[in-house]
Amino acid sequence: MAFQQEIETKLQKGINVSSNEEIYYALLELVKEKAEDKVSNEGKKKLYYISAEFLIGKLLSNNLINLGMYDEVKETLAKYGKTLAEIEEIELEPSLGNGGLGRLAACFIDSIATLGLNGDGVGLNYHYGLFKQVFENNLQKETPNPWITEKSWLNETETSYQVNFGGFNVTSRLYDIDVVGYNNRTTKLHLFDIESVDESIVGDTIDFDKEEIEKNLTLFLYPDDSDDKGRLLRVYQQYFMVSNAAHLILDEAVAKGSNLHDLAEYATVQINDTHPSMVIPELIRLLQERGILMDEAIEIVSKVCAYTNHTILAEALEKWPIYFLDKAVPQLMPIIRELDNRIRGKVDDESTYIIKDGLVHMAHMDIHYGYSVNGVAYLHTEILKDTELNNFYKLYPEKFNNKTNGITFRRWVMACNPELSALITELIGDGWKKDANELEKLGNFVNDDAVLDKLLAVKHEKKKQLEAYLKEKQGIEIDTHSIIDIQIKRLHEYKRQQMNALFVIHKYFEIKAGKKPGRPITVLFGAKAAPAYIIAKDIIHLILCLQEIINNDPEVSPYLKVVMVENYNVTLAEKLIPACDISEQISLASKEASGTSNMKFMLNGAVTLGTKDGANVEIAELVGEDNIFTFGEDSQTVIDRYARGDYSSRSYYEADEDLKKAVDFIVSDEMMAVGCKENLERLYNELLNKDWFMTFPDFQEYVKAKEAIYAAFEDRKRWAKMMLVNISKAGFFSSDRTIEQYNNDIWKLN
Ligand code: 26Q
Repeated sequence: MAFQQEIETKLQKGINVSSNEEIYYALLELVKEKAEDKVSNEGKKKLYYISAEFLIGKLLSNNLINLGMYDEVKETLAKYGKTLAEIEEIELEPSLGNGGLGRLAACFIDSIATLGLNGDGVGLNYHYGLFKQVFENNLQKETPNPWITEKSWLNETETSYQVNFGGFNVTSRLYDIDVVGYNNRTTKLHLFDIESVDESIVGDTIDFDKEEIEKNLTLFLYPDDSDDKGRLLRVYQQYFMVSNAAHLILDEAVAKGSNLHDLAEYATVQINDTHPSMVIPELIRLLQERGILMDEAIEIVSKVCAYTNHTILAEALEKWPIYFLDKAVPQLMPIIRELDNRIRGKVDDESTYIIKDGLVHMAHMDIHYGYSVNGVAYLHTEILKDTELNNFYKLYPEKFNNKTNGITFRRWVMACNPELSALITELIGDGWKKDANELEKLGNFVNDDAVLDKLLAVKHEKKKQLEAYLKEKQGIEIDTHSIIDIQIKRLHEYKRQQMNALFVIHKYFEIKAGKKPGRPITVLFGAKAAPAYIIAKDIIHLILCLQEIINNDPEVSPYLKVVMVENYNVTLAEKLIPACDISEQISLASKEASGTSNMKFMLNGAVTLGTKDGANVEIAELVGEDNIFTFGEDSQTVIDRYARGDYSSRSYYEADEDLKKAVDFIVSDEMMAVGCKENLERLYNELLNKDWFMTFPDFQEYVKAKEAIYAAFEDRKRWAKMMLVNISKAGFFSSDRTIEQYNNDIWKLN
């Protein structure tokens, strides 16, 4: 049936007399039916990608593309003066993730479905997800972020389990989201919820009773963990997630004919960071319950579980106090002790033990009892092997492998940048949509002026769309003729948004002193800070204060604008990335495991300004030094300095006049007039006395690199060539490639 007829049957009236909301819900139903009709991936062995986060973003456009209906829907709507964009406005974005790790999981299930692999995602159905960010008095405030409407992408299933905690138990309910691949096959995102969840315990804020586990378990992602109650709730969530996953894994294997002794032929589990690590003892426990002895249960599970590390930051490597686990999941502690004892019996190196000083080291359990350990970019994996996990690498060199991250091109160019996609297809045909390496063919056009002009025209068009969007949604004005310089990512000191802010202050002084840039610059930020991360929130305060001062200064604002978008999320990323000229990837070398927005920006023709960190290193290798701007100390220098422990930020501050002026401005009268003394002084003192992420040593080089990239922008032809080279080399970063590597080297699905 033609689409128009199908949708009007659902609507029971014409599109012309239907509201956007009616059309959205009719489309939702139609797409869900079509997804259900598709062949789901099958095979003997199944992958379970367990993750506390799946940052899936809105699903309508993506599903329409993957079902091959996008153009027809768009054209049909256009006949009635409607756009898909306005229909999509009705859809709420599920915020089931924080950032990179969650978005990666979402890209991966898209690629798993597209490649026809037998693999599902398993996670939690957080009703409010991550908080919604609002700005008040130049400060971040957190409010609940509901996304589940009466009709949604969730399908309630029959699957339900009892999950026992110390002293009480809960009943789970599984909800599925069909993930449609770009080849008309589907896979599932399994999201577990509790039957007894109670949304009414949440008011206008993200505060709630953290002890009412039976009501709150699936309300929020990573609730504030500044106190023990919040941290304990996180343990309950993690166990709930993996206990359900483990039941599902065993039930599905048995249904397919497994006798459980051969479980590894039926199931493989990817542990996405340490959040799902308790799946190891839980699977052992359930195998024992089903009659398998401890020795064999451990052996089986060690052939099933594989671990991905996403960070080397010490604070993110989870270590849970034994008394937490004794309280929340007492049934697991004897198993974890047994796992630890076995290591103590055969390994001398105490640093690798699972239980130390009353803490359970989750990553240690994963590495000893998993069959694969992978990092997420070449440099990151090398650092794991040489430094962070060196003691484990010496024990198990064969377990370590690298899987450089990737992104799905369906969402990150076809859906968010149809104009660029059409240009690419016009030039090289549409084979690139299935085989991203075909983008290399664009290299034939680097000297074709007409093509370069078209590329610049697409970028300008995307800037105009962004301008309209930001004006309408956030009342923000941007200049489409300015250089758009963007840093969007979680707020963390290691990502060094503060360095970018210091540059902004430096530029502000230059303009005030009469040194005006030839072309206006827009420095745009988007970032949420964890509610309990005080300094991160102070950095947001700094940026918001700068925005107020600079944008209201008639001497400066024609040349420099600071924009901090509110509630940065996937939907905003889809608008910002295609419009970007300069991609800021300025983490302290060694600290950003990979980064994935760097890949999205490159694919959309932005040029990277970055440190030699994470996947930036691989981007630089692919595009060549002429097509990227790198600066700053390398990872080894940074690692060595940490080891020496002799860093003093004050010495850099005293030696560098520009830096000193910029830092002092944080506590100037102008800033105090728009900001809060307490926050600004705290940030100033932190930078001057600690600067734990070493912003100051890289500051001068950063300023130079910024000036160089702004100057390069003026040679429009050279710039357009850089854009084209970046796009042509982005193929490597398709998550289809990443997933093929996971499958060939780790999962080996048949
Ligand atoms: C751990 C313990 C207690 C509380 C919270 C956490 C926690 C929560 C979230 C630890 C880590 C995360 C998220 C990490 C993350 O997003 N890492 C990013 O992963 C991306 C995908 O591999 C990489 O590209 C990024 O470089 C990395 O920062």
